[in-house]
Amino acid sequence: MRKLVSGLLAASLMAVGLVGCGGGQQTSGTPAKEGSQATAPAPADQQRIIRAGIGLNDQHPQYKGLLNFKEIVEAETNGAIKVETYHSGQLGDDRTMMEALQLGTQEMTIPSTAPIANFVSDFSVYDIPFLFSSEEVADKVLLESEISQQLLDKLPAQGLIGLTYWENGFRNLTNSKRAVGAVADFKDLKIRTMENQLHLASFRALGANPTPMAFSELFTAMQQGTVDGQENPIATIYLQKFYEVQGHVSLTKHIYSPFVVLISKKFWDESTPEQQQILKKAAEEAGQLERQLNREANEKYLEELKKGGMTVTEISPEAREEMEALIAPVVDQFAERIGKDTVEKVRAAVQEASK
Ligand code: KDG
Repeated sequence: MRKLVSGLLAASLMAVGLVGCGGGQQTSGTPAKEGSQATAPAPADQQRIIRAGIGLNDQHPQYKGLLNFKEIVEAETNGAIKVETYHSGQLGDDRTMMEALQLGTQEMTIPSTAPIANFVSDFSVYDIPFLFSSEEVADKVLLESEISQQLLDKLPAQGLIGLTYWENGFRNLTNSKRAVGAVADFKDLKIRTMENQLHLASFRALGANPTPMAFSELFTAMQQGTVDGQENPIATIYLQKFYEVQGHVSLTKHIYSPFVVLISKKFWDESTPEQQQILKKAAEEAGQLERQLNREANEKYLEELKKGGMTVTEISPEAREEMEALIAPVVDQFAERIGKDTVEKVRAAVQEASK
């Protein structure tokens, strides 16, 4: 039965042109570079397991998206692929998990582009402050532009397969010291950032004192005062209970840094073309749910933070302009490191999407 279903699925994928011809395992939207298929697909009757880990907790829309991915993959492969889900850094930090994917000791993780840039520097393009003006623009660039796919195509050389982008969300500053509404308020604030040089340099340009740290260490660092603050989307600030140790949130919306759904290249190469196609489609489909839940959560939880007594500070257009002006030279300085071509192409895609 399983064979019949997968045979039918393969036939229908062929019919709609989703699977490349010629017996190779290349699929239309997914990177499969020449020579990447050295590993033979696993025997069809062998159940294979994807251990999928994330840093956020099980209440977060990212985890709900992951559960949806699991449901689709297990149903569509008739149980040939089982997805085990781990949250709250149970399998390690973003960097550790990405390294495990490279080694083939873990099969899936969903980090932000910020730490991915330590593996493929071009990904930092999505960490440029104030790059996207809205979620709609981000969606168009990430899901429809050629450059966003070209960036995913750079991952196999690092032993990683990027299936698609999900939403982390616009990041906002929280801290325990004061309401931050103007550039001067950033002065000397000890702010935890993700492990990304552009994030660090941008906060330095604003006068803050940033320090990179793994997400799993963040809550304790804030609780113990090792850092004064951090920056994350509202859903994360609420669901990770950061309000317990932070009194102030500023709606800075300074960086978008999307998630990328990553699969170990080893696991990918051992999958059949039909399974690869199912994984990609499932990631895209679950991504739609994840985005929807994330946006609902960001709205709903801002209200909860206000009710809970956090000060919520809006950033005036003037203050935002001032922030942008201070960060602009940093971005120019980083363009070379990110890749000038990549920066130009993404900026052009943003412009197109903003029309
Ligand atoms: O599951 C993803 C998280 O590990 C991470 O990306 C969360 O935005 C995040 C951060 O600040 O580390």
